[in-house]
Amino acid sequence: MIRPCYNPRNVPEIRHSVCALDCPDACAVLVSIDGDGKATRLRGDPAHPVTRGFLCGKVARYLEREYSPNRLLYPMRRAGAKGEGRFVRVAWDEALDEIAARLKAIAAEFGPEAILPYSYAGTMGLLNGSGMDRRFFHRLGASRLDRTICSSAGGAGLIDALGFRYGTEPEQFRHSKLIIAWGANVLGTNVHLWPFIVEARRNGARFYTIDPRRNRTGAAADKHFFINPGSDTALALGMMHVIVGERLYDADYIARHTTGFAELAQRVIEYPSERAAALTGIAQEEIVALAREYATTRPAAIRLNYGVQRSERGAMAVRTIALLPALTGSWKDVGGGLQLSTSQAFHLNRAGLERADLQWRVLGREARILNMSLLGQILNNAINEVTGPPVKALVVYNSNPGAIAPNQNAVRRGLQRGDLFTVVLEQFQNDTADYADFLLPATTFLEHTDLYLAYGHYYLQLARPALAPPGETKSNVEVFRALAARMGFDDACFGDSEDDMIRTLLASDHPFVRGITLEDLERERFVRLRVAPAGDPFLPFANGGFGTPSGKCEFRAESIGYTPPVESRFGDESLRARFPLELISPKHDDNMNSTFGDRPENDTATATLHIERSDAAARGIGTGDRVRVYNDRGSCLLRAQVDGVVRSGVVCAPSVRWARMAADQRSVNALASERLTDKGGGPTFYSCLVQVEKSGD
Ligand SMILES: Nc1nc2c(c(=O)[nH]1)N[C@H]1C(S)=C(S)[C@@H](COP(=O)(O)OP(=O)(O)OC[C@H]3O[C@@H](n4cnc5c(=O)[nH]c(N)nc54)[C@H](O)[C@@H]3O)O[C@H]1N2
Ligand SMILES: Nc1nc2c(c(=O)[nH]1)N[C@H]1C(S)=C(S)[C@@H](COP(=O)(O)OP(=O)(O)OC[C@H]3O[C@@H](n4cnc5c(=O)[nH]c(N)nc54)[C@H](O)[C@@H]3O)O[C@H]1N2
Ligand code: SF4
Ligand SMILES: [Mo]
Repeated sequence: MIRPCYNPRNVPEIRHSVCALDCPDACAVLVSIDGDGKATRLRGDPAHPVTRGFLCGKVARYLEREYSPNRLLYPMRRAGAKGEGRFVRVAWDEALDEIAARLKAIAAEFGPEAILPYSYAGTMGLLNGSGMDRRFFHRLGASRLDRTICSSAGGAGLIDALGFRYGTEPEQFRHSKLIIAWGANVLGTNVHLWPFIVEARRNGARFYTIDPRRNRTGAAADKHFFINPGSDTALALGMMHVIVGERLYDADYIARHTTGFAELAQRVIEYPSERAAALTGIAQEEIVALAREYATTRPAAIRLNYGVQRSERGAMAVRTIALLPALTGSWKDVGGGLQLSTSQAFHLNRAGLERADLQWRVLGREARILNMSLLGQILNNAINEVTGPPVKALVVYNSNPGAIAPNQNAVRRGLQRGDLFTVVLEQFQNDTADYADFLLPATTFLEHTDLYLAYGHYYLQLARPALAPPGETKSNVEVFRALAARMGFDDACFGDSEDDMIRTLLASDHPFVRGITLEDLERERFVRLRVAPAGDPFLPFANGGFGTPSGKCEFRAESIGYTPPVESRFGDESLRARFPLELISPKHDDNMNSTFGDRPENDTATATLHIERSDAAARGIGTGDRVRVYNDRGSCLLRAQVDGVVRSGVVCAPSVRWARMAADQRSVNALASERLTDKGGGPTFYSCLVQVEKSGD
């Protein structure tokens, strides 16, 4: 696959790749290669309209990971107790033969649904993320995994409001006059939107942030609104109260492209700014001013990110916020509207890639589906009794549930089970790998072919291997193809090459994708979806065109309203009495969930608890003190940092730490609950009541 590098003048050869990390920006990457085929530098492709020549700090350093001495290079079999992390090297044939034999035996004894794949977006590549693996598990008749861990609540809320999971193009933010980053840490998690915000501000735009913590983005804003965690619906309704009451809405847009305005106008009467202020912690006059400014500034854009939907009623929060641009008609403006995601515009032939039809052959029906956010309950058989056989085999890839899943103590107890057969495909020996029966070495995105959509822009991208796979590493596609052969699956789709799979994906009749070929991608590397004529902005809902049954933005006010999370300052009283602080654990700017958890500076940052001065003083805590954070589900040890990042009543621990690096082998996810969101079955990482005390040890 790798082209030889004839390079008489010693000019580094440049190869193209695409950053595969779970990030909205999906950057086009240029890899400098020296004469020996070794990569010397990664940088952003200046030709890509969103990457614009730079990478984030964490991936600019990705070659440290690529060439790390800790990279997993050979298949291994467990040698010590589960969780101990001791392994011995074995040959691929031996590992694959035994894994296939064990899966066959488990399927024969308990039924194939006793086997559970567990994966998320360690790579966003479609072939390695939801390609050959899906075919394999469908053909096996394994349990399906409901992949809820990140965005399913927000996705459900967005569908309720817009009918589609897409919105404003990032490039159009440069035309805005008011940009609101709502639960969106742009500088940390979506840095390629920043240059467009800078350009807009240079042209006079104001930039506001709404977040329970003042992060780097909030510090760079014209105004930061500290909001109580999980209270965004109350803020959006309070803003609507002002917009409707003062007739600042766009009556023409509402008449043409929405339904249910009269009922909404009635409903928002219940949310005067005094009430919204009491619920959100934002001053009444600030809410009124924000609503007026939002409704009267044109164009005004909202960058909503996933922070708001990791709370108990996160779907409602996203839905309510996403209704705002329809009220003000902001969808009509270049530089208006709202973006949470762009992913659904990539109307690829996923059915052909994933082949869900194969389950019917084995089971005569769809396999049961288990919610990944309930892994602790699943592995401890709290759920399986009612839904089918106990899970006896777990195959983990593109994810690190030992660190990232809620109720970590339950997850660990499950992974510890002697009768659970666990296979982990990984690049590094992380919290989950420690529990593997077989640990299989995986390639990185620089080493395999894949096709990439994005959830923060509208470019489809192809990446070919830029580097040779080190040691005996294999891509997920290769591993599942090889396992399929050993299981005796002879369907033609298991013989597909990577290019066959890409061609299948591109075989779509949707107008956004129709006509884009592998050859186009090969030549151009990134191709804008056919969302608008070349050079024209994409205005998804300027003329209506919502994905709802009526094609209009349906307010459906009867189902809108605000209820505080059970785990919040206005929630369950007996819980609050014992655990008075609201813990949020948002993403760390230099990490990618837990991916870079082995970097010592990330470990320090994710072992930190930001706490406000009076909350710290009341507990005799000072900066640098070790603190124990706890609730009924568990505890973890962190280092206090007394600062102005959060307000009184809120504590914040940037995530996600590798628990194996911690003295107590635990991270904040030992505290996170398995309570699910109002819709979408999502986790509620940011609705979490805790107590904090100074720890003697
Ligand atoms: N550097 C870095 N980048 C990443 C990631 C990473 O781990 N590190 N992870 C990637 C992934 S998987 C995702 S899903 C995206 C997520 O990207 P974001 O959604 O931007 O990230 P979060 O940190 O989850 O949340 C954003 C902000 O919401 C705030 N927040 C928490 N609770 C609330 C609330 O109730 N209301 C409001 N208004 N704000 C709230 C948090 O304090 C945080 O500052 O980022 C991706 N990019
Ligand atoms: N407390 C708290 N917990 C959270 C969150 C939070 O904000 N706070 N965020 C949640 C969110 S939004 C998400 S999306 C999840 C993310 O949780 P995960 O999806 O588990 O994300 P990562 O921790 O990045 O782990 C991805 C793993 O995939 C591996 N990987 C990468 N590429 C490949 C490949 O090609 N093949 C194989 N086999 N492996 C590969 C990487 O080495 C890495 O270990 O975490 C959730 N957990
Ligand atoms: S993590 Fe995001 S910002 Fe960083 S290089 Fe990858 S896609 Fe770009
Ligand atoms: Mo995520």
